[in-house]
Amino acid sequence: MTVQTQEYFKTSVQDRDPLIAQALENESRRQQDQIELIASENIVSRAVLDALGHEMANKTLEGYPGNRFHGGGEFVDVVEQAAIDRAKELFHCEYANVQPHSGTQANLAVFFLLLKPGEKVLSLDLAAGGHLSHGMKANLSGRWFESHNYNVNPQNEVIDYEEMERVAEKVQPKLLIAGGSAYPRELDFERMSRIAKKVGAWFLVDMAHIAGLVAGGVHPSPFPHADIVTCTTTKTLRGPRGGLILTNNQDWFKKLQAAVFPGVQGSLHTNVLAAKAICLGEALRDDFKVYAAQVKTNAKVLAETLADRGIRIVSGGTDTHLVLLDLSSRGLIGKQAEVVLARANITSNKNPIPNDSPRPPEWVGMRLGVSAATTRGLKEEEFRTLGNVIADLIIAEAAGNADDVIEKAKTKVAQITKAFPIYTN
Ligand code: DSN
Repeated sequence: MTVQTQEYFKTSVQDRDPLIAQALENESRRQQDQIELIASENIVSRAVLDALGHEMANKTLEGYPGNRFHGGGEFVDVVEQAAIDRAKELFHCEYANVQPHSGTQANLAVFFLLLKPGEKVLSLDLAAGGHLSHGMKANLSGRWFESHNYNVNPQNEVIDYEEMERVAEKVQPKLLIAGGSAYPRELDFERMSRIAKKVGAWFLVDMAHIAGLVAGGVHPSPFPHADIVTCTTTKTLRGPRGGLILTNNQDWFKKLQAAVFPGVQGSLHTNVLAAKAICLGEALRDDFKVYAAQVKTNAKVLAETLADRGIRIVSGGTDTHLVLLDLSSRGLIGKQAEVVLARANITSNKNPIPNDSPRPPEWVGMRLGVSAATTRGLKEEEFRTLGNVIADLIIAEAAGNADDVIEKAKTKVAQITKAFPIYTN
């Protein structure tokens, strides 16, 4: 027979779908030209990107390595087993489930494993840096379970562990959760574990934001204190969009498999599993430790530069990759700052700060994260420059004369992005 390769397998996205091709091209340009300071983002390696675009994406599989519901899974088995082994080695634990499609899915599987509808969960207040999937009313976790919060101390804006203990004793939760999306300080896992034990609760650490810092040895590990740990592979871990679940509790190994599939998910995102395995392998390398340390240093430099320019930093600083600004200190709300930074090609997001308004349009906070820009290669000097550019923009916006500083800010950002390009051949 003659070879008949269909056009379908050869036509590029440019020829197949110009609308989408243009959007993809624009997104590449946007990422190249903008400084990314959204704390949940990062820039994956070429190797991770290649895996995400691989035809392994075509493969449908359910189940676990060696025990699948469909044939033809032998190479995905290699990939999934590598991801499991690397996750266990990286985070020093006995069990890893690498299938969750996201951090929220990983948390949902843990809820499915440990709780019955109506049981009580105690987690960090959303405005203090908590996460939607830890019991917020708009999320299934808050509709189907009884949600309670602990908070930060209103004076120093650091988690108030004494208050947490009092609330835990009163509420008697079944699950105590550490972690969130916008808490800039180190977490005391040992202390939280003691509180959980005292009230008979399981202790879940959602280390989505700080997983890369834990992997790189610049934030304490949740193990051996946590009963169970979830995270994304996306953020400081510098991998694809997806989640992990980790534990040392042998009684849960099998149950966790069932909690993920068929508990809360169906078939695998097979290409993402390959990308997860790669990012976990990258995080095991010595150069990842250097990266994680630089992330922490860069965040400190950014926080200090902004504080020196009179912008209040929530909790007075940072121990992680993120810096939370209180823009009410300059008479602005978060959205105004987000917009003026975007005009100068700096991407960020408005965020609530402790005791902020429940209405997003009124939030006075802004969350900045340094992981992505650190991946580009920016160090202390560039973050000092960037901090001053951000301060110039915020101060000018507050004074009503942002137009006067935009061009200069854009020029400085362009100098940095040109000096630290991404995905060049
Ligand atoms: N939880 C959201 C964030 O932190 O931005 C998405 O990961």
